[in-house]
Amino acid sequence: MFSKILIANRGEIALRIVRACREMGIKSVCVYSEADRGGPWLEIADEAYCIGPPPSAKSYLDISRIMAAAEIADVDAIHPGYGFLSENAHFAEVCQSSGIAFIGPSPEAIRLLGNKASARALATKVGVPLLPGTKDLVENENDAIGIANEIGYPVIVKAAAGGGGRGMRVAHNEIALVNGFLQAKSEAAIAFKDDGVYVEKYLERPRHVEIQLIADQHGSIVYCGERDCSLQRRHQKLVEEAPSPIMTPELRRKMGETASMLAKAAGYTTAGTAEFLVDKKGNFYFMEVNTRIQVEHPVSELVTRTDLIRAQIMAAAGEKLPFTQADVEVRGHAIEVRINAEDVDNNFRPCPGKITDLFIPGGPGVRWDSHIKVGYTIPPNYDSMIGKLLVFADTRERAIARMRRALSEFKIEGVKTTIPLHMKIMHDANFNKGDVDTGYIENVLLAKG
Ligand code: MV4
Repeated sequence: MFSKILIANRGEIALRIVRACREMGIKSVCVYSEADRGGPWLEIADEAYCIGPPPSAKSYLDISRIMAAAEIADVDAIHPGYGFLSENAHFAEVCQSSGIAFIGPSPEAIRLLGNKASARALATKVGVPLLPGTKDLVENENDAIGIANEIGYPVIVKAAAGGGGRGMRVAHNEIALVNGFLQAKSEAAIAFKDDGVYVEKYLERPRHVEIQLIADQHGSIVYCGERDCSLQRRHQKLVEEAPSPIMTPELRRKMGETASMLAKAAGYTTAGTAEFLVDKKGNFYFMEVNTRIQVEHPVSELVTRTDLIRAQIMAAAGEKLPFTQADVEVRGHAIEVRINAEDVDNNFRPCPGKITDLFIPGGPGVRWDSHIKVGYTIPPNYDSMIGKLLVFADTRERAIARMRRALSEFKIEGVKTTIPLHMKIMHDANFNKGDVDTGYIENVLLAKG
């Protein structure tokens, strides 16, 4: 097992990893930018090193500064968390060639699954269900039109190197397709330095259901149920829950086995997520693999009684997973809401600033994953998520009641937060019925005010 891990991240996920390390008897080392000096998680870590100025490009994204800290601290592994360098194959390679374990999949697996076109090709090869569309990249707008005529409108043009909704264009007719094709291509060229795009059938109002995977280096792959992340705004998830309100044991087994099969074919190890869209009839279609631990992983931890960060670290260290598929049973219901320092009424404008008062809910079935405290100043340089509030109960109905109760206790003063929006969602009739889709927040909840 590792004796010391460097955490190339910040905030709540850095703290989550520090906590796992401590329970495992592993020393933790944080790196931080000047904007994060005094961050509460840095005091809890065993060591902390300043690696640069506030801009991510000069700190949390600067591979050479991180590797310099890794060398000085003499760590044997690096945990990238989520975001920043977590899905960067080159960074995984640099770690490998420096003799430091990267706590994530191999560079090859990141490349194969990180590119949506190659992930799609692999999925096709192993029989994973996909929406109808192109097998290869689409060269020009005429080819795109030809494909759309075959599969029928609406279609969606997606950047192969994209993810999380970036570089996508929906088209309901030929004119929109030509425009969308050119826009997606030039947007991808700028954003990802890769203008490859492909076309597939557009599924309207789907649910977003993702399968949590964990795999060791001994051929063991386990799926830890699903998470329903349909409640999003502009591809930013707001609420995640497990199990999905539409799930059945048969569908879970089918989706879990499908995701495991794809991971196996990719030579995947450690933690990852296979993302699917699910239609009203319960048909599921593979979208993409996130080759990292995700923000919402605690939802799965609560319903499967696992520690995914611990399992991830064990897998990266070459140990066997601490549980098998037969051990993993989904029980109860968990909901997570992301608490962001944002002004919801002002187009979700980020609200950095000082937290002047704070009361954190607790009691039965409540978990708070966060790095904040009274007097802490949220810096303006990074994303606005300041914590994740989770509840766990026997049933979905009781979990919602528990979330309403926890939100009612919550007091965060000094900055605006998404707490009032979450309270509204927890009282929303459609959410309570489990009847929402990926467009619900934008088309219905925010539209009706
Ligand atoms: C789609 C889709 C409908 N049809 N693909 C957005 C993020 C990326 N992971 C996949 N995305 C979508 N792909 C087809 N063929 C709709 C979305 C989508 C979406 C997916 C999940 C959660 C929220 C979403 C919001 C808008 C669009």
